Amino acid sequence: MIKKIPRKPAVDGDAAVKEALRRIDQPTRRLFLQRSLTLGGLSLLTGCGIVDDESVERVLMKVSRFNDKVQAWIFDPDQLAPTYPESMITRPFRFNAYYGEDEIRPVNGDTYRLEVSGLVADKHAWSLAELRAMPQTEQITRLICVEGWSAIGKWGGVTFSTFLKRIGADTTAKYVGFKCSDDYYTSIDMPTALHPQTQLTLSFDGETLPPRYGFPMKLRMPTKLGYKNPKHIAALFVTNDNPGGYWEDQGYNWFGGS
Ligand SMILES: Nc1nc2c(c(=O)[nH]1)N[C@H]1C(S)=C(S)[C@@H](COP(=O)(O)O)O[C@H]1N2
Ligand SMILES: [Mo]
Repeated sequence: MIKKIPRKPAVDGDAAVKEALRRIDQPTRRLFLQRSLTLGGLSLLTGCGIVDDESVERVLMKVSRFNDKVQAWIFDPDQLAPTYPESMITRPFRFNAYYGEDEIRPVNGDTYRLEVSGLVADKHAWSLAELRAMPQTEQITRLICVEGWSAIGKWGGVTFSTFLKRIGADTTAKYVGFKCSDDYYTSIDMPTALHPQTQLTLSFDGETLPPRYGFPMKLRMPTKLGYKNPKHIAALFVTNDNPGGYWEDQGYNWFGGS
């Protein structure tokens, strides 16, 4: 008679996460409890498949270790994130999106208009030429992806607080939301929107922002994790209702930084 080998029971997701969290350091535990992360969310967050209790813990440890490094690189809303010399720029710079590089959707820069809505005085849509005519700044900062990698790049564009003032945004509102032409979306808190290093980005490494890094325009924030930095922005709006985000709505921490 063939003996049936009992299969390992499927891991009880939420119980396994709770149990593993008990053995993890306090800041990481807090990070997860804030958003009551599920097992599915954890797999998404780390890009790791989770098959048993042991791997839940392993994945959490990985996040925890990365978290320590991240804390040192960024995250004080009242302070500037570190900047780096040209010699430290990561080349080639890493591409990331919820799809592959061969699926980047082209955007026509000539007909492009940035839509602006919500709690703002001036709702006219902006052409690239108009955005380029505003005062430009540059930053060499580190982009940190929650999947466990980081890269240093140089971005140029308009300081976002300058832009918000220009459109007469209600800066007492709570959020700024972003809709992207690839259907990605995210949102940030107003203090981050007004942070001096938050940039409406038009260039990368001294060149027009290439399609893979978000042509025609992205928002660059060294105080936030990669997924809070929307590429291919088509529309932005100022609001008091939390607009959520593509990854945030699947379990990523909404704050995603300092
Ligand atoms: N529109 C759009 N923006 C996006 C994403 C995306 O899939 N679509 N991915 C985010 C994630 S998870 C990361 S890490 C960064 C990667 O930016 P990069 O390609 O310039 O490295 O873009 C963020 N912004
Ligand atoms: Mo990311």
